[in-house]
Amino acid sequence: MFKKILIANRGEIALRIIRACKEIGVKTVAVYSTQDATASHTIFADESVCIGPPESTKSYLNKASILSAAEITGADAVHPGYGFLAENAEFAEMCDTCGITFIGPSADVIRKMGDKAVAKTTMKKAGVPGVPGSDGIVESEEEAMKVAKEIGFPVILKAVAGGGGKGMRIVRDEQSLSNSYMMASAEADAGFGNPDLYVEKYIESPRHIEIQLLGDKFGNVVHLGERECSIQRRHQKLIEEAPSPVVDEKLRKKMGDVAVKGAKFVKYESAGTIEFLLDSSNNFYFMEMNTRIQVEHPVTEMVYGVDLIKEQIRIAAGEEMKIRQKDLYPRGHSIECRINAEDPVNNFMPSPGEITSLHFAGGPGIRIDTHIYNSYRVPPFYDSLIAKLIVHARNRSEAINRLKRALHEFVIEGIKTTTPFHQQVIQTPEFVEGDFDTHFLEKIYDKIKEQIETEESRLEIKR
Ligand code: MV4
Repeated sequence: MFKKILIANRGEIALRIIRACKEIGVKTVAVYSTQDATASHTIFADESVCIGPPESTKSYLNKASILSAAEITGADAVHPGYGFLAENAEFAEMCDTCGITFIGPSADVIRKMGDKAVAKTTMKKAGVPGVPGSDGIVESEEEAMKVAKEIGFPVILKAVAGGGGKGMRIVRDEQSLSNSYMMASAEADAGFGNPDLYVEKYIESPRHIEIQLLGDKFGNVVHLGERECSIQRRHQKLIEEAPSPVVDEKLRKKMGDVAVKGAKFVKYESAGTIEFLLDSSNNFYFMEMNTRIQVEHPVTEMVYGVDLIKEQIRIAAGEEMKIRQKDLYPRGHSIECRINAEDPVNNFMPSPGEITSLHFAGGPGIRIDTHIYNSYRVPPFYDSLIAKLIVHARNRSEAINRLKRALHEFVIEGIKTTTPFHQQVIQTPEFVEGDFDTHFLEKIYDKIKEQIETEESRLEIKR
């Protein structure tokens, strides 16, 4: 096992990793920007090293500073968390060169899965179904048109270097393809320095379902079922749950087995996720593979009783996985709400500032993963996620009741948060019925906004 792990991240995930390390007897090193000198991860790690000024590009993305901190403190491994350098193949390679273990899959796999067209082609070879479309990238607008006519409109143009929605265009007819092609390509070039596109049939109202995987250095790969991630807005997930209300045991096994086959094909080692689109006839299609631990990993931990971070660390240390597929089955239901420092009635505008009053939810079945504390100042420089409220209960309906109760107890004052938004969303008939797709939030946004405003003025009068 490692003696000391450097956590190349901040916020709740840095704290989550520190907690896992403490419980397995591994020393921890935090790195922090000057902005984060009094942040939770800086305080709770055994040692902390300042790596630069507030801007991420100069601190949490500064590969040389982070590796110097690892060298100086004698860390034998680096955990990247999510975001920042978590899916940076070059950083994984630099760690290898320095003789420091990167806690994640190999640089080769990160690179392969980072190119969305290569990832799709690779998965197709492994027997993981993708959406019908071009075979890899299209070289020209003419080629895109040829593919579109073959598969039929609507189609979607996607950047190979993309992911998370950037450089994507839906094309509904022949006439608009030319313009969309140029827009998507230009956006991809500006955003990722790579204009290459590929074409797929557009799936109208899909659900986003992802399969959690664990693979070790001995070729063992298991899946830990699915997460339902369709409650998202502009590619930012807001609510995730496990299991999905529409996935039964049979479909779970089918998707899980396919995902395991894909992971084995690329010799995947570490925690990882395969994202699928699920259409209304329960056909599923490969979208992307995420080669990192994800924000929403706790819902899987709650229903499978597995500590994914500890497993990830043990795997990276070269231990053989003890978990067997036959022992993995979901127990109860878990839902996570992302509490962001954002104003939900003002287009989710970031709302940094000081937390002037704080009260956490508690009681049975509640987990809160957060780095915030009373009088903590949420900085404007980073992601706006400040807490994850995760509930676990015997079934979905009890989980929703518990979530409603916990959201009411969880008080954060001084800044705007997404809490009131969650209160409203989880009470909609569609959410309660489990009847939603990836377009659900945009459809109900205006109504939810009104309801939040009404509720706020009602509370104002009561005071
Ligand atoms: C799609 C799609 C429909 N058809 N591909 C969005 C980000 C990237 N992960 C893939 N995305 C989509 N790809 C085809 N062929 C719809 C989306 C999509 C989406 C996917 C998952 C979660 C939310 C989404 C919101 C809008 C569009």
